[in-house]
Amino acid sequence: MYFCILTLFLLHTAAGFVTKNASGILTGKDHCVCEIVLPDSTFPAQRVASLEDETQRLGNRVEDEMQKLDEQEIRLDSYLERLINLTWRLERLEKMRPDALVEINFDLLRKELQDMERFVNALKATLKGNSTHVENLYTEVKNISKIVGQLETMDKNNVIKAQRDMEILKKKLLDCEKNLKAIKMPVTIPLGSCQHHGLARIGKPNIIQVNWKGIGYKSGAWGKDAAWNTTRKFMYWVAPLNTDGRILESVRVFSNLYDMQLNRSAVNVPLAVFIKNKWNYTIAGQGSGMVVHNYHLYFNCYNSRDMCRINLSSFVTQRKTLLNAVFNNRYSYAGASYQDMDFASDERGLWVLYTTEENAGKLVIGKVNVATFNIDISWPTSQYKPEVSNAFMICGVLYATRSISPKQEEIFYTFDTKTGKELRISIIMDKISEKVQSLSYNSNDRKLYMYTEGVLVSYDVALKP
Ligand SMILES: *[C@@H]1O[C@H](CO)[C@@H](O)[C@H](O)[C@H]1NC(C)=O
Ligand SMILES: *[C@@H]1O[C@H](CO)[C@@H](O)[C@H](O)[C@H]1NC(C)=O
Ligand SMILES: *[C@@H]1O[C@H](CO)[C@@H](O)[C@H](O)[C@H]1NC(C)=O
Ligand SMILES: *[C@@H]1O[C@H](CO)[C@@H](O)[C@H](O)[C@H]1NC(C)=O
Ligand SMILES: *[C@@H]1O[C@H](CO)[C@@H](O)[C@H](O)[C@H]1NC(C)=O
Ligand SMILES: *[C@@H]1O[C@H](CO)[C@@H](O)[C@H](O)[C@H]1NC(C)=O
Ligand SMILES: *[C@@H]1O[C@H](CO)[C@@H](O)[C@H](O)[C@H]1NC(C)=O
Ligand SMILES: CC(=O)N[C@H]1CO[C@H](CO)[C@@H](O)[C@@H]1O
Repeated sequence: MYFCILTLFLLHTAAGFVTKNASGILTGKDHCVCEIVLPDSTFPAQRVASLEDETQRLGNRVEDEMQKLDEQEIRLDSYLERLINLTWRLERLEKMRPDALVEINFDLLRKELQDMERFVNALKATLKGNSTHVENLYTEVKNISKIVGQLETMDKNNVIKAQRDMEILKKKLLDCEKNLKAIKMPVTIPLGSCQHHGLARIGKPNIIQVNWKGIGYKSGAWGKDAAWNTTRKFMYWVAPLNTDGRILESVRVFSNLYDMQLNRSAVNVPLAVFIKNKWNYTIAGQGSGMVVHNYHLYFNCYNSRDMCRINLSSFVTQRKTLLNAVFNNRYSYAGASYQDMDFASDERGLWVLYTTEENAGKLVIGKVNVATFNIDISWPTSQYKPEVSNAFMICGVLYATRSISPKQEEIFYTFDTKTGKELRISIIMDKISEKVQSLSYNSNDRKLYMYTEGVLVSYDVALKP
């Protein structure tokens, strides 16, 4: 009987999670514990298990250490970046494994560990003695290197067999851990505050309903008024595009969730008008990049490089040309057509994500001045827009996603408009359909709103304290 506890660093929640399996049992009230009876007692499969655990644990430890360092306000930016990078690569290694499970890639693992050892050593040197937790981390790195060394001399077929079982259990453990984290995450960061260290993780998808036009209307967007502390906190808006995935003819606004679920008492806001047997699309919308900010819908005006907005009470519209912006489905997001302009709202205001010929299809972030309806400042990034499936802003930081499978999206790139720094990260989001037509953040409830193949989905967002 072997016990493995993966979740050393979260603990203490009352969430129950029990799964049974012939080869192992997942149980535990405060944390995720797995009990497993391993198939072959002569084979040191426990070591494989330890290796698995330790690798995972190290990833957590690195994050944990980073947080401690942050708390102590020790300026070790360059080390932190390298550690983030390493964690990221370790995670990728982990992710790679289930498919490429033909054999453990010892060389790669060893190299990773050597790197880790060097980083930790450098960290020790910098901290000069005041570094008990870094010492511990160092010991663990040494220990796991030893385990890897021992494993290499064993029969690989057995290792692989044992590992396959472990892999299945481990996946369950990770799911369990993820759920716990999502549930556990205390709301220590007040809504609206930007005193945090960015996105930590995303909860499970909450499927709300099909858009009011029906499942055939695959493109569109939805959400609530996203302006920070708007007076319209309960309203919902749903904007399905036509089936061409291009034109937005009307938006329905509901005064609360209940009305939206019953599709009743809506205000229908027409953007296209049907006169004399002809549609007039002068102020129709184009693409799924719209957002509601202070009771105005912001969108890309049909067949133009103009930003448009409509007052959802008076229906008064305004338009402004977004200088140099490309339009009409040039460099749109992967999997979503005609999204030349993607509006985003966060704690710091309103933004528009777009690109220009000059910037060769790489994302540009524009800060929208809502008083003048101009772009005050813009930031060119180095991220090619068609490689991104969608993007949102939190506290002036852009987060871009890409599809890694029909079931998962990865938040892989960030750009901080305050520092001009870009980073690679890896935060996984489960999704219910392959294509994501829109994704936007709302600072009032700290949720993400996704429109995916006609279905409205929301996600809880956890930030790093
Ligand atoms: C280590 O650092 C912490 C936080 O900066 C400080 O409170 C503590 O006194 C230091 N300890 C030693 C032994 O220098
Ligand atoms: C090293 O790993 C072994 C096997 O997992 C474990 O029993 C031991 O406590 C570890 N030592 C340290 C110092 O972490
Ligand atoms: C919601 O209401 C609108 C307007 O009455 C209607 O066109 C639409 O078919 C309704 N949707 C559903 C799913 O009932
Ligand atoms: C909105 O929040 C700011 C601080 O973030 C506050 O000063 C202001 O009074 C708030 N407005 C409303 C309408 O609550
Ligand atoms: C279409 O509507 C706009 C105003 O929304 C108006 O200025 C324009 O004349 C209309 N075009 C036609 C052909 O009716
Ligand atoms: C939007 O329309 C409403 C109702 O006519 C009006 O009270 C409000 O001031 C308008 N908002 C803006 C920003 O013009
Ligand atoms: C991580 O570091 C490696 C080696 O220094 C580098 O090649 C790679 O581009 C980095 N990856 C990211 C995502 O920053
Ligand atoms: C009851 C149950 O879920 N059994 C599964 C346990 O895991 C093995 C793989 O190791 C599956 O084949 C079983 O179906």
